[in-house]
Amino acid sequence: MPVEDNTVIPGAPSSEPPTVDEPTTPREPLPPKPDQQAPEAVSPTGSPTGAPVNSRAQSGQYLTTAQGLRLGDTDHSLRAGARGPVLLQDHHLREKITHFDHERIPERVVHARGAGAHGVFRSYGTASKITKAGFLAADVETPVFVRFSTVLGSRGSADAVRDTRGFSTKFYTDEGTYDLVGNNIPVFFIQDGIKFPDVIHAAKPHPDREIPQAQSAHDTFWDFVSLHTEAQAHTLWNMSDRGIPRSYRTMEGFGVHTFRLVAADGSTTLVKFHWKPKQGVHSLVWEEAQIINGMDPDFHRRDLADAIESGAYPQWELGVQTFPDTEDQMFEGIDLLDPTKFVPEELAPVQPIGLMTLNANPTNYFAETEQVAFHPGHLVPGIDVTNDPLLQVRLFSYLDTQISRLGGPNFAQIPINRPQAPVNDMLRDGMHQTAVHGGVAPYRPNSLDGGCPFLAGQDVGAFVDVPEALAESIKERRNPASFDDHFSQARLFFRSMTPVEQDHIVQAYTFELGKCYEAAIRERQLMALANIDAGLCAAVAHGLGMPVPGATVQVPDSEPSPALSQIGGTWPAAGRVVGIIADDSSDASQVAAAREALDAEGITPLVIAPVGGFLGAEGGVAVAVQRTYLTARSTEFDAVIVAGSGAPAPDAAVGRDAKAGAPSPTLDPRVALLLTEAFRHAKAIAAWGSGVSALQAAGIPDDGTGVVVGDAPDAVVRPVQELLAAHRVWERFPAEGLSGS
Ligand code: HDD
Repeated sequence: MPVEDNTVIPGAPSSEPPTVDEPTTPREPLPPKPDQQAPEAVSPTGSPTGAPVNSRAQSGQYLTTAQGLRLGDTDHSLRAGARGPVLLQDHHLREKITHFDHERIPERVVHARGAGAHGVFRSYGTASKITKAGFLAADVETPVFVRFSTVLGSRGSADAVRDTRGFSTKFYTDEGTYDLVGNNIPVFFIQDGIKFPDVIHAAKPHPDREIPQAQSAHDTFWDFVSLHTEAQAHTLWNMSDRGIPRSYRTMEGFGVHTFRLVAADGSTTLVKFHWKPKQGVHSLVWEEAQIINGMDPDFHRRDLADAIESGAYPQWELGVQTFPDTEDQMFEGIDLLDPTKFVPEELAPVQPIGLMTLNANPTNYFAETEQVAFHPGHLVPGIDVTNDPLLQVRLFSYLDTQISRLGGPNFAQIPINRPQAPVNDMLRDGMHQTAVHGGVAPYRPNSLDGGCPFLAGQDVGAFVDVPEALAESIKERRNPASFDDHFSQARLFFRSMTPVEQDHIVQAYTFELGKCYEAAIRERQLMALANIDAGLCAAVAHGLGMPVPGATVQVPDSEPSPALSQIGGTWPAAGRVVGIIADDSSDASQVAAAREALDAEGITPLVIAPVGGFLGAEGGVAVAVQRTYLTARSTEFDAVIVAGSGAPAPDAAVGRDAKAGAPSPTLDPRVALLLTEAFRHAKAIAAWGSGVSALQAAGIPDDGTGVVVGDAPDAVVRPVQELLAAHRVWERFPAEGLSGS
């Protein structure tokens, strides 16, 4: 490459046309590609706001400074001679570096790692008798933005960690923005928000070495939850399969607190919100999660974005459990203001009220997913809060945190946070003010701005706090006695699990406590488990090699809630991923046929071959290879199928080293690993034709449960699809439960 002539003034017409197409050589720009078009000043959901053209963030074809000055060089600092020092007067250099120096904003203090998507919510109208919220009236479509997250990890941490997941939804309604800021677990660690810093300090990495990242398997977390038994129920949910969801798309969501809905006639109903995934509920197994965090730390982010991009739009039905708004706010003995309690669906069914479809990925992660600001206090007429002391503290915290995270009080003006309802507030000035307010009287009452803005009455959509009679009370720092039961719902949850799920819980506790250094912490947590379930306690104690303590409190039994189990249902196979393992000996036309058959069902087929490129003989069918033996790992697939060659032949099976001509051909170890992992993780496995011998070579019984063999692709694709509907081949896990006890 020729040495550049630094005396050429970039952008000036050159007498000698450049001979090398060097990126820094000035030339006429190409027209922008569609995805390079200037970003419009758009509303969060992509519809134009009507903002004037000059409010575009970026426009034009030429590189400019932030002031719109066209630039001819952005690769060389202005120097006193080619080998001399850089000059302070280089305004472009200083602007570029200064801006870069300030690119990062503080990550969220919790829920720093997340992924977002745009979508729409269409209401069924079934809630219109109990709420006047306009977006819940019949057949109203409301734009939404959803952000899923983990709680503990930093912004760059891995996705598939054992943790609670956030599930926040921003509804851009005509009556103002409504935020439902929930989790994938319906109970919380603490009953009073004043303890939030304590539980988070305990769960975050240790302050001295800042390890472990995004983990609860460490001393401070278990120190806190073992001393603070109201956290036991939430912790048990974390130790269950719910703590490691397969995908954001296969998680339920919960509003956790009890909210108050207000009808047009002023009547009120207490409710708990639920999101039910149309994709079904589905989790990883722990070994899979651990592999994923190394192989693909962005697993959940990628899964969500890929699904949306491919048109497999994830959907959730929003539902409510309803309770009479009684004076004591209790339901079947459960205190509705205690956020460590849930109400079993068998006692109060979840009634569907609308459907959410996520149908668009964000254009820019920072602008949208990072800068979106949720707040449980973003309410609309018809939805109000209750006196749950956790919710009450949240009402303070979310507004406050945005001020340091987003740099001031004007974060509602950031495009993703802009309401779609008209805004006419009297909030003025402040850091990052981008509105140019007219008028002279941002106060009330005024006569100088004609009395504007006017106060609304309820008839024109004013939010009116529900007038609530409060019992005569004294000022005190105390919980009601009904908050004292810390174990009965943990027991209810555990006893509602199937043996397989119970076994996973035992393994999770044994792993996590096994990572604690302090024996006293392990002992104390075993004591808490003894109060939840003696069998659970004994099994974990066995795994830890520790004595089994006895229960210390009398815990009331309640009926199990089968609705809590994630096993037993069947769901659509669409949106799942199936790997087709092939090699040069495979019949490409059969591989193509398998791909097509899967694709027709909305399943994503990925062809795995020894090397990239295409499979197939010259002049015949050519099939693109999506993964190689090097890049594929079983964790990416919900099922795997081994392709056979056209004519069954003893030495023509996948992954065999046919060239070596060994009498007993060997299976490529990477294929063997893929198959054995898939088998161990209870995934459907299939093979057609000579592919069957690859199963045998991997030690997988071809007559095993959830193993399908046949002569041709059409003999295996349909059975695999049926197996996918149950999510896993559950029978392959040990059925006795409570492993090790
Ligand atoms: Fe919180 C973020 C969910 C209790 C304080 N929380 C945050 C997010 C979710 C939740 C999903 C991420 C929002 C996003 O994607 O931007 N939090 C919950 C749930 C809780 C809960 C379901 C209990 C039922 N949170 C809670 C308490 C406090 C906070 C008790 C403080 C007293 N939460 C925050 C926060 C965050 C937050 C510090 C960090 C970033 C943000 O708010 O915007 O204010």
